[in-house]
Amino acid sequence: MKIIVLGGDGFCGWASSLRLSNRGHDVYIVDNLSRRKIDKKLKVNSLTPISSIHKRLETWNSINKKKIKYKNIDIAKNAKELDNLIKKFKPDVIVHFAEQRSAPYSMKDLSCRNYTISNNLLTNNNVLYSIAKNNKKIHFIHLGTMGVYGYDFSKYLVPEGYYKAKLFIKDNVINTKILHPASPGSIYHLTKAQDELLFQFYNRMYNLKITDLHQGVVWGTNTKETLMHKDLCNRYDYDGDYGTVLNRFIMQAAMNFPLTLHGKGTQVRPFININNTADCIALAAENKKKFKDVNIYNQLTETHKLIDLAKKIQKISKCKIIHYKNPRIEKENNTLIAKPIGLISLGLKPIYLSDKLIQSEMEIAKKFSYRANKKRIIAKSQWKI
Ligand code: NAD
Ligand code: USQ
Repeated sequence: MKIIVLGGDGFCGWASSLRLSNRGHDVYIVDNLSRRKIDKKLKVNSLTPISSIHKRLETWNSINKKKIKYKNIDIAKNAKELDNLIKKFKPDVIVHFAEQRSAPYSMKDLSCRNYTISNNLLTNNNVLYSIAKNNKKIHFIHLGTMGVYGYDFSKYLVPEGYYKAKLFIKDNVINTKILHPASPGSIYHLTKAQDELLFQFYNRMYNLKITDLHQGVVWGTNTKETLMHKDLCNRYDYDGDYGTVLNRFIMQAAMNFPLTLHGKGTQVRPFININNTADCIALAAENKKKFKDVNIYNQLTETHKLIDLAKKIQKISKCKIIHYKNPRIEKENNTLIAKPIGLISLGLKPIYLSDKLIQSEMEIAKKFSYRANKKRIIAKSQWKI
């Protein structure tokens, strides 16, 4: 298949592009390298040394039979160039990773809030418009987030897709189908909730085929493809803005830096390993025929309470744990029961967190700990205005 990967230079996009290419697909990466530019602005770097996109592709294209192509386009600002590419390349599938994905970054100040809103919503609108105009059969796969509904479902399993609902209006009952009410916890998560309305709209108006993968927190670094050569190494975000909790804890333990738990640490969150992210993208792309209308799948493999994760890592590394005053406005006691029902039915084989996997990630973090900027570890972005 011909697949365009938007945001293919990023953490999930790079691993997934190589997986798709390795599986014999024609991959075309589009990325404006904004993530690398934000790192410069924040005076941080991936913990792992990552090569330039050109070096990455030169290396991959010298190893693999299928060559990956690349174009630098700002999808939010340059709809015309994106449209030309879609017209010329004629993809069967477009996978969309190209959004500003950090919740703390999206809450930093008004300009970060506005950038996140405009970048994330416009990238989607520009791609959907071009699909509706050029070829309505293209399968659009979007990376959404488990966080759109908030994380508290009592004893109920987090739904996938739409609910059948009855609306009671005075004496009348209207039977309808609705998205689960959104309850996003950051401007970033809010954009993902708004994306869902765009999908509903473009499907209703133009009959587009859209799959929204509500992904949990991704952890890990490399996949079998990124391990093939040092120039293919994936990024490892550890800083207070872009580092996600499990990778941050692992890196902190490896550096003997006390784990930075926000509040009591009784928050429960969904998790998935980066190898499973790449698996899920391949499953969604290769099962194109099974999808119609708007599909919503939960892309996680397990849930954990943060304090339990911290203690698990403490047991392995003997590190200290510090409870920080939570910089976010978030519920600290929630219950979350979620399963990747749809993705399992497509063939996903979950990779679960184990001491062995934590230890091997810790080895990576130790190896590159000399690259860490310790001043950038503690999360500074405040939700309070
Ligand atoms: P990332 O920041 O590493 O990658 C995103 C890539 O998109 C970057 O390379 C960036 O340069 C590019 N990009 C952003 N805006 C662009 C634009 N306007 N034009 C062209 N390129 C642009 O993020 P990631 O961790 O790989 O996440 C990818 C997607 O998965 C995001 O949509 C995110 O919301 C979702 N997701 C990520 C996680 C996670 O834990 N990393 C969890 C759930 C969902
Ligand atoms: N947390 C800590 N200590 C830290 C960092 C975070 O206790 O050092 C806590 C946070 O307060 C929060 C939880 O860990 O309660 C998760 O934070 P995170 O930064 O790991 O994840 P989050 O901000 O939710 O965002 C990440 C990705 C985002 C994705 C989301 C999936 O950056 O792109 O959409 O995970 S989900 O959580 O399912 O919404």
